[in-house]
Amino acid sequence: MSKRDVYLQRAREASQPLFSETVYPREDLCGLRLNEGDSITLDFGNHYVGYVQLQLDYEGDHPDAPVWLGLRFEERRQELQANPEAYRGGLSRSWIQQAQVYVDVLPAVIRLPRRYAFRYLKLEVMGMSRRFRLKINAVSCTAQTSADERVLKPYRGPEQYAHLDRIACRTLRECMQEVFEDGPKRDRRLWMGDLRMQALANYETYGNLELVKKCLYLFAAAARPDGAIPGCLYTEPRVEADNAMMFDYSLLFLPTLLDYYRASSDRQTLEELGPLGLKQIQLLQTSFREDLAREGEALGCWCFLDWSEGLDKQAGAQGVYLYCLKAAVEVARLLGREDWVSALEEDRRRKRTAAERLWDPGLQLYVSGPERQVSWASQIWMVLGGAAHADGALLDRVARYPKACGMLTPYMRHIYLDALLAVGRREQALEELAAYWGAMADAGADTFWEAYDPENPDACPYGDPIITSYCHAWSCAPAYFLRSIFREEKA
Ligand code: RAM
Repeated sequence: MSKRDVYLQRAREASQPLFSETVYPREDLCGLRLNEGDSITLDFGNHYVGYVQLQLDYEGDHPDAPVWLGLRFEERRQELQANPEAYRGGLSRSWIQQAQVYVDVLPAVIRLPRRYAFRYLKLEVMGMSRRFRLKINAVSCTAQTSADERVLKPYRGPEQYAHLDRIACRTLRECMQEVFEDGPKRDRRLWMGDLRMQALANYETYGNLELVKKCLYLFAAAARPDGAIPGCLYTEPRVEADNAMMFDYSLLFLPTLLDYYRASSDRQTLEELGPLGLKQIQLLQTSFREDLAREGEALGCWCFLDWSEGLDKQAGAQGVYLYCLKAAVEVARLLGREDWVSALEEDRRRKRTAAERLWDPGLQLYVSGPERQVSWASQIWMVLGGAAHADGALLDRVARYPKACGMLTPYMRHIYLDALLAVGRREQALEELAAYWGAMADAGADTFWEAYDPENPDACPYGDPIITSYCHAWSCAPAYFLRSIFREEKA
C-alpha cells in the first residue's frame, strides 16, 4: 500500500455520517397563489446548509405552459438587494447562489440538486401562462452538518458574550460538513488556515476529533510527490490538491497537528503525520536568502496572511515561519527525535536573528519588503514568532502608526487575539473580540463573515460582496477564545 493509500484509508475510517433535519420557513404558505411576475422571500429563521424541496400545484385551468421559476439563496437579507447581473468581481459568478427551474407538469415535487447555504430564499415566477395560478404548498430544506448538537459543550463564560459564542458555534456547525469547509456557500472546501481555527473552536465545542483527523489525513494524501502540503484541496470526485502552494498554509499543518495531538492524545496520527509536517520546514528553505524570507515573487509560493490590499508579506512570512518552528520543535521532541530538535532550534536561532534585519529602530516597528511597509500583519506575526522586539508595546505602536496596512479578515483578527494573549493582554483581547465580532452581531449576523473591516464595512476581497461568504470558518474565533480564556480562569 502506498503512503497516499494509507492516508486515504485513515481518512475514510475517520468519516462519519452527517446529521440531517427538515426545516421550514417561518412564513405560513397555506397554498400561497402566485402569478407571473410575483415573488416571495422566505425566511428559514437561521442559517442552514442543505437541499431544498418545493411542493407545487396549480389552481385554474389545466396548465398549458411550463412554469419558469427563479430562486435566489442568501445568507443575509441585505444580499437580496444586489443584482447578480451587475457582478464584476474577481471570482467566478457561478458562485452566486441562484437557480432556475422549469416545471412542465403540475402538481410536482421539485428537489433542487445543488446544496445551498442560506437563511433567505427568494422565489420569483419568471414566466407562466395566465390561464392558471401557481400554488406553493410547501417549501422545506433538508439541512445537514457533521456537528452533533447533543454533545455541544455548554458555554460557561460571562453572559455579555454569550451571543457571540452562539453565533460562532453556528458558524462552525454550518462549516462542518464532510470536511471542515471554509464556507458552505463558497469555496466549500478544505483550507489549512481555516482548518486550524475550526479545529481549535471544535475542541472547545462539538469535540469532533474524528473530523479533524480526517482532514489532516486528507492533506497528507493530497501532498505533492516531494511532500509539499497544499494550501487547499478538493475531495470530489477524488482527493486532489489545488495547485496553489502556500507558504503559510503548508507550515500551519504543524501547529494544527500539534493542537490535534494535545486534544486527542492520538499518538498514531502524530507519528504518521509528524515527519510530513516537518518536511514542510525543509522544503521551504528555498524561500529564504541568508535566513530572511525572500521578497515578493521570490518567496516561491503564495503567502496569504490576510486579504488586506497591498499587504507586503516578507515580515509576516518570517514571523509565520518562526511561529511554526516552535510547533516543529515540539513535534520533533514528541517523536523522540532529538537530532531534529537541535537542528530545528538552530534554524530558529538563525531565522530569529535574521528577522531583526527588518527592525526599524527609528519607527520601533518591523518593516516589510522593498518599500519598508508597516502593517499589522507583520507586527502580529513577529509577536507570535517570538521575535526579539516582540512585546505588547509593539502592538500599541502599530495601533498608533497612521499609515499601517490594516486587517481585513476575521482570520487575521483571530491571529491578532492570539498575539494579544501571547503578550498577556487578556482584557484587551476580550475588548477587541467584543468590538469586532460584536459589530457583526449588531449588524444582524446569524453566522460570522469571511471579511469585515469596521472602518470600511463594505470592503470585500473579491471586488463584489455578492460573492462574499457570510458563514465563514475562520471567523468562529469567539467560541475558541471565550471558552478557553474563561475555562483557564476557572481552573
Ligand atoms: C479564500 C477563502 C479561504 C481562505 C483562502 C486563503 O479563498 O476565504 O477561507 O483560506 O481565501
